[in-house]
Amino acid sequence: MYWYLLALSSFCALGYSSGESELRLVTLLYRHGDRSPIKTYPADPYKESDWPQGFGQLSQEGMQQHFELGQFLRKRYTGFLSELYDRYEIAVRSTDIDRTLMSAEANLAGLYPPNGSQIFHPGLEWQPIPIHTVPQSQERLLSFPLPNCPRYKLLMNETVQSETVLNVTRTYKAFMDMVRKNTGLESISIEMVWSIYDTLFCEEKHGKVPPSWVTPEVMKTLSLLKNFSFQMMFGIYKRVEKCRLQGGLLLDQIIKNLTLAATPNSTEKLKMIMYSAHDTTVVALQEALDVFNGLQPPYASCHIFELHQVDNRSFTVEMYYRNDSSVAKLYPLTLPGCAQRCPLEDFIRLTSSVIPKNWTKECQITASFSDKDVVIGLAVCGSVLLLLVVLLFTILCRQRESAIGYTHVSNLSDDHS
Ligand code: PT3
Repeated sequence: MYWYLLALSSFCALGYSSGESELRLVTLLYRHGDRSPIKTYPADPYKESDWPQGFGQLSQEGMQQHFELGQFLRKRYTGFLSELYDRYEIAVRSTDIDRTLMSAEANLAGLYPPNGSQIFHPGLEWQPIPIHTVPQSQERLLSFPLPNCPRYKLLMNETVQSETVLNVTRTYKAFMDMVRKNTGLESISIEMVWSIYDTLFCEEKHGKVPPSWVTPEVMKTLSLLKNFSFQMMFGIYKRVEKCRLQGGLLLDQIIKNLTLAATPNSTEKLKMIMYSAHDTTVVALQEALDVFNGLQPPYASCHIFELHQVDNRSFTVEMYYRNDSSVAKLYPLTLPGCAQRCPLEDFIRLTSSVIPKNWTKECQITASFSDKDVVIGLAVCGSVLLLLVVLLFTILCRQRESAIGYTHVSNLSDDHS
């Protein structure tokens, strides 16, 4: 009876409805855990030295959050992942930043506590698992928004000038002025609110008394604007084009991995791909999938892709979001236009518009002019043309006048004679 219940619970935990669906590949993208602030603002009473390891570092709470996520994954994928660590089964990649590398380490400690022959030091419930990374300057998969993309920069300038953003800027002008004065910043914009909120949020979370101007109401408004700035980055205006230049790159890699795992007679042993990154990475991916809920992903939140094989033949993709560790159930995500269990070929077709064909080329600014540019261009050309016509007319008139003058004189002389 016990075994029956255990089997049933892991069966249900994976969301199977029939015995014919078999899990083939799991892809995870998570945000790092709780950390110290990234930076400070001029009037901040707290300095970098007030944090045990300085700015941007994973806290013990952050370690715990990822250890817990690792344990959750072990439970969910019991029977799918081998009990013992198998280097062919899992691939881990992180951005080259302390907090994401350390989060992956804490996560893997929860996922792969050593067992039996894999215990290398009696009493130590940990074993090393490789985590791969590339230097930040070469990172093109997990760090968004990507720099060196002029077309994206232009799209962001247009986003700031869009009616939706201008409306928000106008509505919160007095509030932003108040924040600028109190923070001691010279200027302020919606895109900057993220870092002010972040610093105050980290300080408050770690028991630091906030300055008197930081009331719960102020934090609420800052949080609202911070969430809006996350939406601005990859959504709100020309979402598809922005996603092609950002999150579409990661989605492209994920789809390639899914396709490889679904290739007939594939000898691929890989069962889990784990990406350790940032809130902006999760947002970039979820905007590309058009499933973003508009809120900054919390610490250690995790987007899950599961590739299932149905009836030993076709493949489906299921997506889940774990954004609240206090809730046992995962939040199912549905790709717009598809079922929650989306056939792989439909998943690929429905996301094709956000997959760049040639990122470097698409990032270049082509001679595609905006309406404003065309109007200005036409006005300049028209004015030049008008000037030329006036000039030509004047020259012709002058020539005519001098010709008439000559005749007149000659006529005069004729008259006299
Ligand atoms: O907290 O997830 C987060 C942020 O993305 C953080 O990790 C980060 O790197 N932010 C970039 C700010 C310079």
